[in-house]
Amino acid sequence: MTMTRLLAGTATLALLAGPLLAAGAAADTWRYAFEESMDEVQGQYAQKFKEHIEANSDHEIQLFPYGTLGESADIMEQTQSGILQFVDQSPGFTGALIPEAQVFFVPYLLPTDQEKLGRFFRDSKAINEDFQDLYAEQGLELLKMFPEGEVAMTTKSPVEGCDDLNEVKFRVMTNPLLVESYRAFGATPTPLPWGEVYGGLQTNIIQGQENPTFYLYSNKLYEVTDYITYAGHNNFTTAVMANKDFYDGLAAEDQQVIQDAASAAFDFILDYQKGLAESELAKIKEAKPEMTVTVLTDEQRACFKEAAAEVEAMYIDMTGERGREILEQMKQDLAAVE
Ligand code: 6CS
Repeated sequence: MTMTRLLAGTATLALLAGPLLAAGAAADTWRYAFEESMDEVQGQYAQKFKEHIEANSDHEIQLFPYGTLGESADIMEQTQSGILQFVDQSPGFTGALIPEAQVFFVPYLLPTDQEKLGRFFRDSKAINEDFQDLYAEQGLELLKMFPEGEVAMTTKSPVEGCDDLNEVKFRVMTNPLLVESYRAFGATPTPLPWGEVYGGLQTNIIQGQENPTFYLYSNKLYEVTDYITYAGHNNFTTAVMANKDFYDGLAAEDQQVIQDAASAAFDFILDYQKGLAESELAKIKEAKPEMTVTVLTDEQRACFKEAAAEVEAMYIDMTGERGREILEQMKQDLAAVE
């Protein structure tokens, strides 16, 4: 058992022993866990959500940043069982629970233009209606999905095309389609929870990983890798949800406050991220001037794009008709924001 899990177990027991165990409408302190720190994007969203709820109702929100209650899988379990009322879990970790949410890992499906992406997340029927039912089947009320920026690969050796990923043990989130994606790119995918990534790179158990630029800086990934490569293949998406029994048991005005808080935080977080990737990349270069940053050319991206078709076919194999419908709806929604 890792130290994080041990601490998570202890923290969860403390919660269970407390008087606030019931997740029903009577609870006036609502617990909200997320996968990042207070200063990172999910933490900023959560603080805005809390601010709105507390300013517009009698309820309080208690925030649990990454590590305080365990890994992503732990906080999802705690939310499904009603120990937590709210959770931010990225589809990168929701693959086994909601296979259709793996659609976010079909390479080159989403645009890298953040403004376009924001409009897509705001208006998409797939995001705002179809996914609601899929999450509801797992006892979750989906409140919002939002983007956290284009992901970049960080590695110990240069990546100028798929051939350079050959033999690279590349950490991915624990998501079957993401595993297949990196296999199709030519790497050896290694699914790991977040807590094992820095140490894994340091000890050379893995030699690469991907994440949005702000996260590369805040987690000092430049200390354990030497190359940052942008292939434009994906954006990091995350999802905020509530325990559905808790949500359904609330008075209509409380549900409205929650929906309004989720929307206010959504507007805030899109705005907050303007220029963030650029400012955080500049900080990385300042912290480590010898870090090599490469934006792949169209030619260098060709093999990643070829692999995308294969990954899309695997997504359909894994998810069947429902997955196909979500994918088609997403393509229509994306065309509408072009
Ligand atoms: O790669 C990960 O596991 C993490 N990446 C981000 C941007 N947020 C949370 C997640 O755990």
